Amino acid sequence: MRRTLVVFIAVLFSSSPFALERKDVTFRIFQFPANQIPRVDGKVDDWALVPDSYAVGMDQLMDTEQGHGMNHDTKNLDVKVKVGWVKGLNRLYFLYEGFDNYWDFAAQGLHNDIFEVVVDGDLSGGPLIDIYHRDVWTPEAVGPRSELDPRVTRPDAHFAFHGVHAQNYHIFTPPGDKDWTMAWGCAQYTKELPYANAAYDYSFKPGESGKLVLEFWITPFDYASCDGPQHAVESQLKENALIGLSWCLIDYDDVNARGRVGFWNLSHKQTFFGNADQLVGFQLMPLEARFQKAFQAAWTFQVVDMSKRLVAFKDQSAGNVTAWKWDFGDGGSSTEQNPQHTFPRSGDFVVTLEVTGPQGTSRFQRVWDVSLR
Ligand SMILES: [Ca+2]
Ligand SMILES: [Ca+2]
Ligand SMILES: [Ca+2]
Repeated sequence: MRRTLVVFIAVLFSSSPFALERKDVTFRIFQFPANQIPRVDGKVDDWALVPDSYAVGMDQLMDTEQGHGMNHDTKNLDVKVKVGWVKGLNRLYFLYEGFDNYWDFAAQGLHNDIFEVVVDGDLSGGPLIDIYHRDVWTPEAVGPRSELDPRVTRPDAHFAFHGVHAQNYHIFTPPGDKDWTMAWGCAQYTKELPYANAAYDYSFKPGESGKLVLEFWITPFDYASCDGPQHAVESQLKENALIGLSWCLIDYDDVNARGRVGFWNLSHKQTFFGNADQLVGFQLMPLEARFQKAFQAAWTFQVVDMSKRLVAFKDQSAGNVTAWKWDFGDGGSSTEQNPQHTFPRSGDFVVTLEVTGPQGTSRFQRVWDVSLR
């Protein structure tokens, strides 16, 4: 029994976190400093600080549908994408800069040039659209439904499952008269503020060639409930963590033609749109060194036991620190890096950490943040 359990757990851990395509490559998500968050206005100036090494271009995309494979024709379609994030915000920022020989956005429905993005913020993996639910009942796949057959119906799968643990956005490039994206599933709030925002910049008309800028951010959800955002759980974006993310460029080049001419896919697996196992790994990068403060005191705290007024302090200073001096504001002090302190009475305390190192001295004070009752 115990052995079975161990094997089961081993299988669980060996399969789920590593279910990504293109294991040989990890793409990078640039961390913006908090004072340089991009403004979603379709202008690219606020992305100039993102090095080109973060950009994902056509050379990474494979046509998995129309037979072009890795044979790119940048005179037909040429798109570069950068992805960014800001520590403390559960948002993924995107800058799409594209050239198309024919921007196709006059038709109704899904006949439209599309930037299709799928995100799985917690690497839950697995199918994410109703028809790929492993127990979904469809007459084509399963045959007539009997009372003995407990399979879920497609509507059941839709409301329980479609886009819930990973999200798919068909973003129109450009949208013309449409909403900016089709958020596939029932959680329509995922494409509205405060969970998403988008802006475009272009001057071509339908059927013309030219350049398009699309700037947007989305919020990935571990659980994008159909019942509304009050039941939803955002993915917590953490520095250095890997997330599942991928996209494709769906290129239509003739409003009167039925088919599309390209399906340029970062995953290299055609069905990435419905299966989070087929996304690729993107890492939430730390701030680049040029944005980090060289030497700066910083700390956080946690009340361990309010009734005992016991508080744990955590040093988060940047730079080479050789000495710590805490003043707890109650007459007490410590020279430990991460002290715990029992306050003698209730009250609101002014706590200061002074750090010293080869680069000098730095202080950081919190006023009444440590509030004990
Ligand atoms: Ca901008
Ligand atoms: Ca094209
Ligand atoms: Ca096109």
